[in-house]
Amino acid sequence: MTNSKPLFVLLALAVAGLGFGCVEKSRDLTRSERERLEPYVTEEDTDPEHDLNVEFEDKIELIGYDLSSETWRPGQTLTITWHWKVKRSLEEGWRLFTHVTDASGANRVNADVEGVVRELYQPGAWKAGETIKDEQTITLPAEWTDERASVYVGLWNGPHRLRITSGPSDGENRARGLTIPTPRAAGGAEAPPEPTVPSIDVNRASDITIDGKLDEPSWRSARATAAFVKTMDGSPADFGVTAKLLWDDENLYVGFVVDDDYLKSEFDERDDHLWEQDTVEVMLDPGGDGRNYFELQVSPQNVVFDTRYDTRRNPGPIGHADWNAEIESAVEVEGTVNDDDEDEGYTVEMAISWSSFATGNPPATKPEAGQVWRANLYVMDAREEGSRAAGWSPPNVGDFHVPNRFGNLRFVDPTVARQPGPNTGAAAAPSAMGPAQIRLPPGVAERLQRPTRNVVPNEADERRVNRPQAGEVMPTAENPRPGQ
Ligand SMILES: [Ca+2]
Ligand SMILES: [Ca+2]
Ligand SMILES: [Ca+2]
Repeated sequence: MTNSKPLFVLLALAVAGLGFGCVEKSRDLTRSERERLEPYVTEEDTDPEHDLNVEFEDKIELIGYDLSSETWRPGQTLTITWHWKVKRSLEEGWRLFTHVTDASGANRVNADVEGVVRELYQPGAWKAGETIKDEQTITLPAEWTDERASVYVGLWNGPHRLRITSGPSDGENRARGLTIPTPRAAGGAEAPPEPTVPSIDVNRASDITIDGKLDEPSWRSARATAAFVKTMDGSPADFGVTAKLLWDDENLYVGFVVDDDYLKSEFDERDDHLWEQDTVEVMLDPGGDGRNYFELQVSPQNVVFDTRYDTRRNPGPIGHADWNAEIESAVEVEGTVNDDDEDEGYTVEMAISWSSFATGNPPATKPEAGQVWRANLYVMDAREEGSRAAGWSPPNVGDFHVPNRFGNLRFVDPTVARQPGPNTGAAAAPSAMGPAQIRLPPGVAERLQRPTRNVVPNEADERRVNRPQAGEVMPTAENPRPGQ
């Protein structure tokens, strides 16, 4: 675990319950899980936007919370980040709960297990001195009719709740977290539907060294993408992957941490067919219109495959593979590639120069703060028998080349005036935005959210992509139409 931080060695031990006389069976976190959890656990003081100061005995304090929006429309998501301070560690078994109640006090939503902290690092494993940022994204039921919602949080263990000794509570050891207006859209119009592809804010990078370790402060504080899923149906992937993205004026940075107990990649030349064995994969569509999109793969042996397509899978079979990105990449392997011993996985760190994309039609230049590129991320995993895949945004067919299923990369820069947040309903008023603010024209913004219309697969494509497959099967020169 050469890229683990000491804190996370401790976390893994704590989660394993060593020395705690645990009653629950728990497990070590995998490499990708530690990477995903990292931004949410610190030993630094915290300063939430809203203070609460709820004391749970003399052990845990709920300092306060941040909100993604000051209103919460029915059918929409709200991201609440609870800031917890650990004064004394608890015994194993303590867990967090979150209840959303209506005006009558009735529980309408149980969000106990929503969020990375709830999934990977429950209070029974917390250590004294830590600050936990417990980020939850909760959907208000579309049929909600009350004018406001209240959110309660606390800790429970079997029949017990941890006792609240000061701060706002309901008298039943539930902290009164917040009450928020829940207006329906103005004029009675339906709230816009939630986007069906994932989005992520890409933060600015500073001082990244491409060495296969995601240990720079920029990486450590970067939020990971949502957990990877099976590409055919969006259900949880069979293996762990954490991906993070950053940007600066020169490069797009992409990091992957992949759990893989069987590392195999026998390729050693640029543009070899990496996808036939273990590899990570990035697809980028700068214009978001399915035209001139780019594909880059990096293998555990740090071999690069890169190509470019004018439109979906055109030209076949593998695009303009003579296009080479200006990419610097490094891989750190936990294990040994191409032997039979059990491995742990690999970490890929890449810097892709913006100048790489100044080709094709339309060419692309470095994005401005607030702009959105469409992208998807995949991992191909060779097994001793067969292979499997995981992706960020599931294409839902046996083909990774589905640009209208790519997720949204939103490039943010805190030094530029505040930018409207996605999906929050709380876009900054125009007057609040500085002169440097770049806003997408409404037509462009809308186009980014809807299926691409000018990419029409031909009949053969339609047959191929709609046939379920276990993973990606890309055309090759020898077999340009796999399965036909
Ligand atoms: Ca690095
Ligand atoms: Ca190439
Ligand atoms: Ca593998």
